[in-house]
Amino acid sequence: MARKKIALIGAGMIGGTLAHLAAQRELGDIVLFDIAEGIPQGKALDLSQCGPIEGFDAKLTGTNDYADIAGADVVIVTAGVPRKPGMSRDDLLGINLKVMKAVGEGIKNHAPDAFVICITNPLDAMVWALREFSGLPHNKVVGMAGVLDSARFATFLAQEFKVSVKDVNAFVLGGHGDTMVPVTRYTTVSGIPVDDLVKMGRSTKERIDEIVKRTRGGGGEIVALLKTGSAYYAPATSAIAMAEAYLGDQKRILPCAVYVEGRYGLDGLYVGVPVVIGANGAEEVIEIPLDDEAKKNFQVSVDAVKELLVACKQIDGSLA
Ligand code: A3D
Repeated sequence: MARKKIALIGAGMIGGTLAHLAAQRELGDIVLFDIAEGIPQGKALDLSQCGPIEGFDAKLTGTNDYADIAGADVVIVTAGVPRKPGMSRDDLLGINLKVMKAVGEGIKNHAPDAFVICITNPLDAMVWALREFSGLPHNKVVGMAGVLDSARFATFLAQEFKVSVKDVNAFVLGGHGDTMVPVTRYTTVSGIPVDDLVKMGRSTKERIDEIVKRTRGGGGEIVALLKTGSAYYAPATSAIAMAEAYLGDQKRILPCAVYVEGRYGLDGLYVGVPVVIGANGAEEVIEIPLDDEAKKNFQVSVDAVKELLVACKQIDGSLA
């Protein structure tokens, strides 16, 4: 069987980490693309020299030419700019929308059969725009956010309950922003809902509310510490889990930014919901019953995403 091909558009902090993880896991041969000359080539060369030590044979190449992504099975997009302290994800919209146009066209022309995972912020708007510009089917273009947000929620909960992260199954819905909706009802520790753990006296509602707040601001907390950019290890790890679910037809249910039409009362919008990821990409959106509070919070999140789409359409008339 021919080796798979993984194209990474953007060879910055997340792009380089993705390349390393993909090589270590032998997901396939890896092409790093960037507009910055030398960066993708330098990172590919550096990373390929990990091969003899780590024992991987994945071939890594760097390029500034979209033709080199031809035939990619998976494309992961991180091209654009990240946040600096004091910036919201939405402040990136104008710059990154232009980047999505160029990237969407590159994918359309050279890798139209790929499964595309977008990471560029503001995520829910950028994945929508990337899909529009690329013209790929909706099921083949998804955004990475929920896996990361859930991992952040799970990390803090494991610390709170003093248990292994392996036993925490955290659930986050909605857009990737401060309006995201961590749902405690569906968040469990070894099958026990967090709400029940609170009733059992293992934590308090106030502590859980603080953790929810910290999860919502989880990206900003790291931006404030790093000062020069945003998180990259956990975002890259999250996208690799999604790529593996697709390549291995794993049918994992992962929270991703997907196109939702006719579920959750939505009529065609990219937002974070649980979805089955398998060989057909985003195969099925799972609609779960939400209580009134979660419903209200989800609506706030959806409205925030809709506002960004209006802004995108104002900036680029071809999206209207
Ligand atoms: P960074 O290290 O700056 O890398 C971005 C790369 O994109 C740079 O190497 C640029 O040269 C390159 N680039 C810029 N324009 C283009 C273009 N037109 N075509 C190809 N490459 C281009 O950033 P990063 O890797 O830290 O972050 C990348 C993106 O991910 C940013 O938009 C972040 O905000 C976003 N991000 C999202 C999450 C989510 O959970 C969704 C988390 C963390 C970061």
